[in-house]
Amino acid sequence: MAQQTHSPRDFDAVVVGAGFAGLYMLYRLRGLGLSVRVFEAGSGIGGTWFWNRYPGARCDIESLEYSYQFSPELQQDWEWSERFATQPEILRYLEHVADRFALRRDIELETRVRSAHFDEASGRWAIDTEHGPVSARFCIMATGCLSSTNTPKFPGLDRFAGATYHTGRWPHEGVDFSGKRVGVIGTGSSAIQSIPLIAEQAAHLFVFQRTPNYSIPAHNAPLDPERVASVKADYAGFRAQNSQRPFGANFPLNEVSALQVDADERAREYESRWEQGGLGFFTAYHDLILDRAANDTAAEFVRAKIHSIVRDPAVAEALSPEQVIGCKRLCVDTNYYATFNRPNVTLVDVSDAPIAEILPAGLRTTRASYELDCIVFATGFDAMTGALLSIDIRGKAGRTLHDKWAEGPRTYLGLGTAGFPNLFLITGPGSPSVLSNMVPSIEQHVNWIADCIAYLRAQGRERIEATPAAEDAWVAHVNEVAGMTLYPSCNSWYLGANVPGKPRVFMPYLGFPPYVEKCNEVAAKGYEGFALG
Ligand code: N01
Repeated sequence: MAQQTHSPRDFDAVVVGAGFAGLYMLYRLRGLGLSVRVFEAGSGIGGTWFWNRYPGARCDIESLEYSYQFSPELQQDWEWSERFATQPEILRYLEHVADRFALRRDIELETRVRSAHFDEASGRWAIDTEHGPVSARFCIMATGCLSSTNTPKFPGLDRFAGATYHTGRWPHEGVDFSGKRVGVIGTGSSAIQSIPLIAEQAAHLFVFQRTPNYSIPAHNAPLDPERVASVKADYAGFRAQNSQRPFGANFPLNEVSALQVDADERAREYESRWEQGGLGFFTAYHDLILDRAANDTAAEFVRAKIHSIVRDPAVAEALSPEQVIGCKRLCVDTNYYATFNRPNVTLVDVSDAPIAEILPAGLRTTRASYELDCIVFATGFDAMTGALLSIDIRGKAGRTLHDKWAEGPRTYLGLGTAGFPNLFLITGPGSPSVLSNMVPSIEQHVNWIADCIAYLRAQGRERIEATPAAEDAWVAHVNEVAGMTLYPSCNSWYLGANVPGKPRVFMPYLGFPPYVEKCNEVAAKGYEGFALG
C-alpha cells in the first residue's frame, strides 16, 4: 500500500519509476549511502513489465542477456525457462530482485509524480506527488521510453458499447475473448505478439492495419541447459562481447556488404538467420540500415517468406511491407503471418480507407463498417518523451521542459538537459536506449549517474548541469548519425511520427559501443560538457 504523508520530506535523491531502471538506480544510490525515495504510479513494481500484460507479451532479446548483470550471484542463480521469457516470468524476476536486494522499503507505489520544480535558492528539486510534496537534491527520471500510451482520438470512442483495451494497460485479471468479435487496431510489436493468441480464442478477429510490418520468427523454445551452462561458465565474457556489438546485444554482425555477395550466398545467409530466429536477422550484413539497395535484398527475402506462409495471395500482398526493413522497429513473432490463414481472421487494410469513427457496436472505416464486441488498441506509445512531458518539470527560471522541448527533445548524451541542474534521465532521448538491448543500456546509465553523484560528493560539489554548447553539439551529432542511415525514411515512433502533432525528430542514438566510450571519456575528463557548481 502507498504510504500517505502530507508534510514535505527531504531526500538526497528521488527516482521516478520502479521498472528495470528505477530498481537498479535505487540499489546503486543506496550503496553510496544516499537517502532515496522511488515513486511509482503502478500498484506494483516492474514498469513496462507491470503494464504490458497482453497475451503473448514477452521480450525479444534473449533472456540470458535481457537481464541485469550487476550482481554475478543473481546472474548465476536465476534460471530463465525459455529463450524469450514471457511477461509473467520477467515480472517474477523483477519481484525477486526487489526482494533479494530489499528494495521495497524505499518504493512508494500508487504514487504518481505530478511535478518537479527546481528551486534555485536551495538548489533542490521540489517534487509534488499524489500523496504530498517531497524535496531532493537529485531528481532521476526512470520513467521508461515506452510507457505513455497512445490511443488515437477516433470520433465516437466514448459511445462504444463493448470493452476497449490498450495493450500497454492490460487488465491484470486477463481478458476472455471466447465467442467475441474482436478488432485489433495496429500491427506493431504488441499486435504481432498478441494477434495469434487472440485469434485462437475469438469468434472472429478483424486486424485493422495501417502499415504492414516486417516480422522474424522467434523460434522460441525452452532454454537448452547446455547453452545456459556455457553462458554461465563465463557470463562476464558473454556480456563484454555483446557490449561491443552495435546494438549491445548478441546479434553477430557480418561486416560484409549485402551487395558484395551474390544472390545465392545472400539467400543462404538470410535463410540461416531466419532459421535462427529473432532480431539477429538484421545484422546479416553491415549495411542493411545504411544502403537502400542492400536493404531491399533483406526486405525482399521477408516479403517472399510472407507469400510462402500466407495462402491467399491478396492477403499476403497486403501484409507485405514496402518501407525500409528495420526502419520501424523490426518485430519478432510466433505464428503471426500464419494466423492470417485462419478462417476466423480478417485483415482490414486501412491505409487508404482510414478508421473514420467508432460506432456503438463496432467501427466504420471510410470504406466499410465492422461489428465488434471489443476493441484492442495496439496503437503504441508516445515514445521517449511522453512520460517525461506528462510531468510538469521546471528548471532554472521556471522554464518548463515542455517549452524547452517544443521542437523536439534536446539533451546532452540523453542523460541531462541544459537549464535543469541535477536532473538525470535514464535512457533519455539522445541515448541508444530503444536501439539497443535496454537492460545493459539502463545499467550503463545508472552506473554513470551513480558514479557522477559520487564524484560530485567527493569534490564537494552540489550541482551538475549540461552546458548549452555541449548539448547543441550532441543534438547535432545524434542527427548527423541518424542522417547517415535509412531510419528517417519512414513514419516510425523513433521519429515521433505516430503521435499527431509531435515534432519529427529522430530520438535514439545509433551505436552502443561508441556511445559508452563517449560517456566514459566525458566522466574521465571531470564531466566534460557539464558545468559543476
Ligand atoms: O506500438 P507501435 P507497439 N489508425 O507504435 C498503428 C516495444 N515492444 O506497442 O505504423 C490505425 O510499434 C500503427 O500504424 P503505423 C518495441 O520497441 C517490444 O506495437 O503508425 N492504426 C502501428 O501499426 C515496439 O516497437 C516488444 O501506420 C494506427 C501500431 O498502431 C514498441 O514497444 C513487444 C493508428 C502501433 O505500433 C511499440 O510497440 C511490444 C491509427 N490512427 C512492444 N495509430 C517485444 O517484443 C497507430 N496505429 C520486446
